[in-house]
Amino acid sequence: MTAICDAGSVKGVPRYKFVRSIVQQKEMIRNLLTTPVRNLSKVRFLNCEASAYETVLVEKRDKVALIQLNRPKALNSINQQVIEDLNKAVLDANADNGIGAIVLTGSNRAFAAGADIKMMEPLSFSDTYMGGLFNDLENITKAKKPIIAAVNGFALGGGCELAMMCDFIYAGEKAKFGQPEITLGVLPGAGGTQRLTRSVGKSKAMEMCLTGNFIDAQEAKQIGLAAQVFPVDELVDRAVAVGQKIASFSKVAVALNKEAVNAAYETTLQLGLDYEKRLFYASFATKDQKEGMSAFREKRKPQFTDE
Ligand code: CO8
Repeated sequence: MTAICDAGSVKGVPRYKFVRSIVQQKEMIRNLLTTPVRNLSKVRFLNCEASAYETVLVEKRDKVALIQLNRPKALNSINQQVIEDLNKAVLDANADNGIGAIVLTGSNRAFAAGADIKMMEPLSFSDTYMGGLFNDLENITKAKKPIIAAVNGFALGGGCELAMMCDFIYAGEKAKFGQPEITLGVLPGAGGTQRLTRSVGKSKAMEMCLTGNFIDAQEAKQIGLAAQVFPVDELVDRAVAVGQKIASFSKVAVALNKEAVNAAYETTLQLGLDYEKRLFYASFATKDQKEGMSAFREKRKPQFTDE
C-alpha cells in the first residue's frame, strides 16, 4: 500500500489509476483462474475479441447485445477498468448495425455491489475532483440504443446508480437495491441523489440515502424503480426477449422514443411537450414512418430499414 500511495504523488496522474493497476492486475489473474471454461465456451464475443474486455463478457444474441459485468470476486464492484470495458462494450454494441438493444446484467449474486471501496479508500479530495473519478461512467447514457438493466442480487451504491443509468430495470425476485454510501461516510456520486429522486420521489429516495437500507425487488417495482420482476433464472432471457422485441422496430423510431422520454427528466412539462412534438414531426421524415403506416393499412408486417 505504501508503494501505491507514493505512486499517487506522481505529478498529474491521479492516484486511483495506480491503485487500479495494482488491484486490477491481481483481479484479472483471479478472474482468469476462476472463470469456468464451460461458461466461456457458450459465449460468442462481439468482434470475436474475447480479450477485448477484462471485466465484462459480451454475447450477441440475435439482435441483442448481452453485456455481463464479470468481476465475481469483488461482487462486480466498479473500478476504472470496469468503466472502460463497459463503455467500450456499449459503444461497440451501439455502433453495430445488427444490434437493436442492449441488456446489461451481472451475476445471480450481484449486479454490482457499488464502486470499488478498496480502490477508493486511500483517495483524497483532489484525487477524485481533479481526476474526475467515475465521470466516464455516464458515457453509457449517450447510447442511442436502449439499455435494459437485468438486476439479480445486489445493486448497491454505484451499482444501483448504474442500473438507473439504463433505460429501464427488470429485477430478479431476489434483487436488492440500495444506496448505502452513508454507511461509508460519503454519499451517492453517480446519480443516486438525482435519478433515484426523480424515479421514486423525494421521500423514498431520502429514506434510502439517509438510512442506507436496502429494498427488495417487489418494493422496487412497487415504487417504480423496476418495471417488472421475474424469477431469478428467467430474468436475463426475459430481458433479452424484450430487447428482441424492441430491436424488431425501426431503430430511428426507438432512438426518438428514448430521446423524448429522457427529455422529461431535463425540462419543464411545456418544454418537454414541445420537444416531443418536434421529434414526433421529425419521425415523418423517415422511410420507416411510411413503411410502418402503410404496413398497418395493408395488414402486413412492416419491414423497417432504419431510414
Ligand atoms: N467494493 C470492493 N469490494 C467489494 C464491494 C465493493 N463495493 N462489495 C463487496 N466486495 C467484496 C468484499 O470485500 C469481499 O471480498 P473479500 O472476499 O476479498 O473480502 C467480496 O466482495 C464478497 O463480499 P462479502 O464477503 O461482503 O459478501 P456478503 O454476501 O457477506 O455481503 C454485501 C454482500 C452486502 C453486498 C457486502 O459485500 C457489502 O456491503 N458491500 C458493499 C456495498 C456498498 O457499500 N456499496 C457502496 C459502495 S460506495 C459507492 O458505490 C459510491 C458510488 C459513487 C459513484 C460510483 C460510480 C461507479
